[in-house]
Amino acid sequence: RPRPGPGRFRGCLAGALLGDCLGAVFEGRSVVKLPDLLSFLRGLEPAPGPPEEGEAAGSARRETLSYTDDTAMSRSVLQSLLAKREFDEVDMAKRFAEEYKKEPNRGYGMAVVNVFKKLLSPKCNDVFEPARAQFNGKGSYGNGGAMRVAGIPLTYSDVQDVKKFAKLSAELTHANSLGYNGAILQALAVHLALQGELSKETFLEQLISHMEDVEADDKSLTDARALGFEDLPFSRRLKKIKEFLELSSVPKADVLFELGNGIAALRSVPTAIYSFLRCMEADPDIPAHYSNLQRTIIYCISLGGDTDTIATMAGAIAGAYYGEEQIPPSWEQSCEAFQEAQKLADSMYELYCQR
Ligand code: 8NA
Ligand code: MG
Ligand code: MG
Ligand code: MG
Repeated sequence: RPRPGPGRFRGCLAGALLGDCLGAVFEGRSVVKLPDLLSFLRGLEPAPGPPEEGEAAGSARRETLSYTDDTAMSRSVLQSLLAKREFDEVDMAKRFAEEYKKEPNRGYGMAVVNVFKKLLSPKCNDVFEPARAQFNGKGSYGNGGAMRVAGIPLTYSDVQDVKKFAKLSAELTHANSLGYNGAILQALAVHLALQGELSKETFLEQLISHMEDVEADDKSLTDARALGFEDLPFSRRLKKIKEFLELSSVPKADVLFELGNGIAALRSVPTAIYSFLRCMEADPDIPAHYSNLQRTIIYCISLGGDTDTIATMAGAIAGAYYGEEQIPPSWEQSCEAFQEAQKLADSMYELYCQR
């Protein structure tokens, strides 16, 4: 199998950054009206006509959109992998906690900040312990492990390594299997997207076959039953996606009912994957001049709810699949720290090639 090129690495991290920065503008709204979203996006594009005084022709509004916890934590994952040249739980945990201490107001989940506070204590000698103590020992099932995981499939090319280290990286904050299995699913989606050119059907079949294996272990079965879910809940939602993709149109209400737009990994990771696969085709409601990657991010945000996190996950998958060519510079330049994302992507590509 040929190695993916550097454009996929840049696409992945730029897509993730865009999803977070654009999605954050609409985060938590139960309804996002598409005309409002499209009008907001037009404001990012270079103004038509002659440039204003002191402005280069075609230049965008630069770095006006801030990133949130999704990107802050993704960067810690990437920086740890780059510093250690492999997954190192102590180093990664330290970076999460130090980053939180430096900039606590990035919009972190309500409960995860307790993990950071415990990790910062000199008394902490097992970095997985604070996450296990969350929610009276049940662990978090939030989407925080999944939203930041792209660095794992950008480091490891072997699928067993992708599963193993996606799980461990998520377990630093998310000890419930409904949290870390969401991270495994998101990591597998980026892994498959990096291979490129897979059809929707093959992409989904491979995810289903991996997740049926991942979700068959005792803890996954116990955790799902304890929360009142059926067995293999991620696999079941992937099969629902397959049904959706076979229909000529699927109303937003059905997507929200079956897949969701929430902060639980189970109510957001499948939604991101569905959005990516659905947006391989044109959408009658989204102007045709947008690329597939732009369409993916627009569609995610139009669903409302946890828009930044769903769009960052779908953006990472779409960026890995389509490459940086589908990202217009005006969009990218609207995001805080976009140049650092490019540098991180190039360093990750180097690491991937060396391993
Ligand atoms: P987390 O571990 O704090 O989980 C997020 C939330 O999920 C918790 O605060 C709980 O409400 C709920 N939750 C998780 N596990 C359990 C459980 N076992 N029992 C009961 N409730 C539970 O943080 P995280 O890192 O997973 O969160 C990530 C999300 O929060 C991202 O969307 C991120 O952007 C952020 N965020 C979301 C919103 C929003 O309204 N969508 C707003 C601000 C921040
Ligand atoms: Mg966020
Ligand atoms: Mg969010
Ligand atoms: Mg670029």
